Amino acid sequence: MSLDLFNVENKIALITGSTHGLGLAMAKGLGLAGATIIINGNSSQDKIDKAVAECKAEGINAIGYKFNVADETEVIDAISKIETEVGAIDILINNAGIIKRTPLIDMEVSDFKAVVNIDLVSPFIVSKHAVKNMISRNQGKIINICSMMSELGRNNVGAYAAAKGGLKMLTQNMATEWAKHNIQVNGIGPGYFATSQTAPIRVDGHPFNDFIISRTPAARWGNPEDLQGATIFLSSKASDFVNGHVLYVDGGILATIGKPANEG
Ligand code: GCO
Repeated sequence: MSLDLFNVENKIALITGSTHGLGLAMAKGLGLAGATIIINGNSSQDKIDKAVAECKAEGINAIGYKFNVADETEVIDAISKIETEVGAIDILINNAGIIKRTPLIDMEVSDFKAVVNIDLVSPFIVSKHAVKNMISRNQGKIINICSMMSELGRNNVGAYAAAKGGLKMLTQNMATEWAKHNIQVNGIGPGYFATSQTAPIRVDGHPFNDFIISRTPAARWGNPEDLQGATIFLSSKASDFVNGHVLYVDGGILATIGKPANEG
């Protein structure tokens, strides 16, 4: 007899913004565990094709769909295509996101809105349309990718923090409205991970690089694969009574106030 709690075999998972970085790592985690994964991006078909080929090379059943998560018409069209061509979406991971690092006082309103539009409005748009089929089948998993900035402020990332704080509350509200349909909506809050998004602040000698290592009890940047366990947990039966929670995968950042520079 074996415990089947974490089984995601033959589930269909749409991961937005999954051509690279954390999205691709979470997609691969589900794919290697037996789910069919839908890779999404909007900037280039080529990047999608490359990510799909990379997954297939690892034995994963992957299909690519190019659409803009911020455009409701494109989202509706893509979801209906996915449902007819692949099947009903069991797991939705709202991962697509952008960041602009500018002090609030210098930030253009249009840039602030662009960040909120992708990081907060899009998860609403994609969920609104993916959840309909989940409600009709009385089952589903939605994971919103939150951030340390869902809880903490930081210089220069005001728009991103506003969006990610909002995404945490959107997660709680989706859970509130949809839990009765046996749909679990939760968040994952990654700490500081080595991805292309953090590349500019991770370079050797950049003061932020040392700051993050000393601010993180685990004393390292996260590797994208560090998110796979949380992803599988929140996508599987193991989390069927977990609703509106944000699981922070952060090497302990939120557990601590930090330490003075002279302490090891
Ligand atoms: C920043 C970062 C963020 C973080 C992440 C923390 O500038 O603060 O680049 O993107 O990496 O969101 O959870």
